[in-house]
Amino acid sequence: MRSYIPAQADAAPLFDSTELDSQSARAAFAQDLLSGLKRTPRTVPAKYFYDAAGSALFDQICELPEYYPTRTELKILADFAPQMAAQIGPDAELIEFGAGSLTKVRLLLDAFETINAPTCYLPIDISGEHLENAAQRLRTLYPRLNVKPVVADYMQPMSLPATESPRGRRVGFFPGSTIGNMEPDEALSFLHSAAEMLRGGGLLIGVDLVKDPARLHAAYNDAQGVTAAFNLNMLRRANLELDASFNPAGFNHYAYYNPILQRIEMHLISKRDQTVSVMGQRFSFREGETIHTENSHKYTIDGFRNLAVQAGFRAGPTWTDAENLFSVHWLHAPAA
Ligand code: AVJ
Repeated sequence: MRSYIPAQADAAPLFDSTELDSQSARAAFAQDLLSGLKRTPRTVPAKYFYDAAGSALFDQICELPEYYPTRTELKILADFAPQMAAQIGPDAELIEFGAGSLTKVRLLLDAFETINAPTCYLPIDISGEHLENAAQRLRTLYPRLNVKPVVADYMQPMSLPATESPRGRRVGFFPGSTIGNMEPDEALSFLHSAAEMLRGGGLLIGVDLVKDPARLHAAYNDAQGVTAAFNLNMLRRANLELDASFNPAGFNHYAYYNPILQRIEMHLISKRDQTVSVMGQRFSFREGETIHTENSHKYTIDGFRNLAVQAGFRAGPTWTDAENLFSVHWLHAPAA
């Protein structure tokens, strides 16, 4: 699939009809949920966690004492922003994959002098509404920055708006270890497309690290139960959007570290035998039967650098925290 992106993209998102947006989002959720429930074992893609309620729960997760990734990555960005800015180079065109957390990109932007700061910022996200809010706030804070939101699924091949007079390099920014949601083969093909798109520039990417399983377990099984609520929200969303009949109280949150596959797996486990209907189709669950809702892959520093090299990047510096919990990598995308 190729996204349609006009050469002269201006400040407005490309498709800003929120209603159309939510209609097609609902159809995609319906299709993916129905086909995932027919599979053995049952699965739902993790991207469907993020409706308004799910996004609010995720924001709460980021504040939890046990959930180290967000605050650790922020600390790494804050500590090493000048070195990262030096890798990015002057007059860059900065492309962020996913709904931009303004805090993160601002740490980078603030590390530049006015004369060499990025000239252009292209946040890419599937949610047009999210993007426009973030874009507006950033425009107020950085009046000299040309903010051009791109409504697209960055997992699909796409083209980007042409720059009027490109001066600097094209640089990608993919924080949050969102790449951990991809299977290693998907991560490889994502990195491969990114390397193509960013030729002559590079990619700054945040990656969560392999560590003591107890630490990982705590991060995905927090004492307050916020992660459980986030996982169960998938069922509430299905009830709200797809007229499904899930009883969220009939399922348990279950998250564990799979050391063979180096990933946290999140599941919803049926507490009892039960039948649920989704868009008129009925699904029977045995007690103990699971729906697999998320993988969160962890990497070693070398493992990730090797993957990036396989994808066509040249590995640059990697920055980490004192406890080696999280990593941020600069990857050079060689010119063709
Ligand atoms: C947003 C995918 C990086 O994998 O840690 C947090 C999502 N899931 N708690 C992660 C998540 C459960 C998060 N990512």
